[in-house]
Amino acid sequence: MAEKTYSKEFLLEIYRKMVLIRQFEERVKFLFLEGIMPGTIHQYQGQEACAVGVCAALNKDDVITSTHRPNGHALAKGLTVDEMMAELFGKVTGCCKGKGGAMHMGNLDNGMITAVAIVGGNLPLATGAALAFKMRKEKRVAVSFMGDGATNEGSFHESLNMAAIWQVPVIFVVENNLYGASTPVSMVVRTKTIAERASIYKMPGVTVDGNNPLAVYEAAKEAVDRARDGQGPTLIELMTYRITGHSRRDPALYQPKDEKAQAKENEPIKRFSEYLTSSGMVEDSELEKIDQEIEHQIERAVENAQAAPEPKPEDALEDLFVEPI
Ligand SMILES: Cc1ncc(C[n+]2csc(CCOP(=O)(O)OP(=O)(O)O)c2C)c(N)n1
Ligand SMILES: [Mg+2]
Repeated sequence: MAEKTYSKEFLLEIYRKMVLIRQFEERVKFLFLEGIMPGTIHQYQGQEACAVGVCAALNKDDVITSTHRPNGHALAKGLTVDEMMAELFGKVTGCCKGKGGAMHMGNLDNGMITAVAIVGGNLPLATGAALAFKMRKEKRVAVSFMGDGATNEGSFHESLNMAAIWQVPVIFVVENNLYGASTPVSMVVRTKTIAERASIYKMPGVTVDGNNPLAVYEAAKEAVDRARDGQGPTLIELMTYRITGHSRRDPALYQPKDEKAQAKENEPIKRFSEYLTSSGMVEDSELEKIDQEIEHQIERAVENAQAAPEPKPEDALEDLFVEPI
């Protein structure tokens, strides 16, 4: 899996973050299906290597923007399990004080602009943040995460064009999970890859194995280094797979059985743990210990979130404006 040498600490942190996302999402799924958690859900199981690999290449003061499927990005960027679980329960201890909910996860203190549920709506925000960084001569970068479906929106093309003209430090990360809701990407994209679309805007476009966190990290690092160095935007297409339904109770019957079976074999956490243990770098027991610590951390967060108070109606009139990022 890896050609370069990474420290054990780095590799275990990648593993820990991917498992944190998986366990968080699995717990949320059951809380939701049991009718304990309000709202709606769009889950990230299967795509963990994308968020974790990209965010491993970022600094705390770099910013990310996300979509209707934001939990993986938020955890990878450093938001806490506690503030996120509380947000999903609509409680004042949540990262948006319970006023954002499932599709507006974010916290500027950790460099995450609140997520936008309008498909393609977050690209202009990332491009604008990157323009601000450039104008203020700050060595920060902005990342816009999106799905394959978002690349057919007008805002995708406008944002890439402007980012290219202005040469701003933004990275467009497309998580190609082969579907936009139930629509296969092959039905709505004529080119062989989505990365090809970058060439028309004269920016680099690469397609990478999005289920290999180290390959994702390498591609992101290269793009981040270029952006920080004033060399402008990059488009990174990450090939991955959503191993859960699109939202809520979607059984994803449109995903063919053999495709699902193959995706199960190729899922990032299974692959990465096999890589870590088979290379002799890590013992099974070390990974199990991490898994258990995360389980406890999530259970505590659920208890804390349930015990926390709800916002008051008059709180709706607060937090309408923020200081510039
Ligand atoms: C502009 C707009 N159109 C439609 C929707 C409804 N919708 C929410 S998610 C989604 C599919 C998005 O697919 P993709 O961009 O590939 O992201 P994925 O769900 O696969 O992560 C759609 C159509 C929306 N939120 N915004
Ligand atoms: Mg998709």
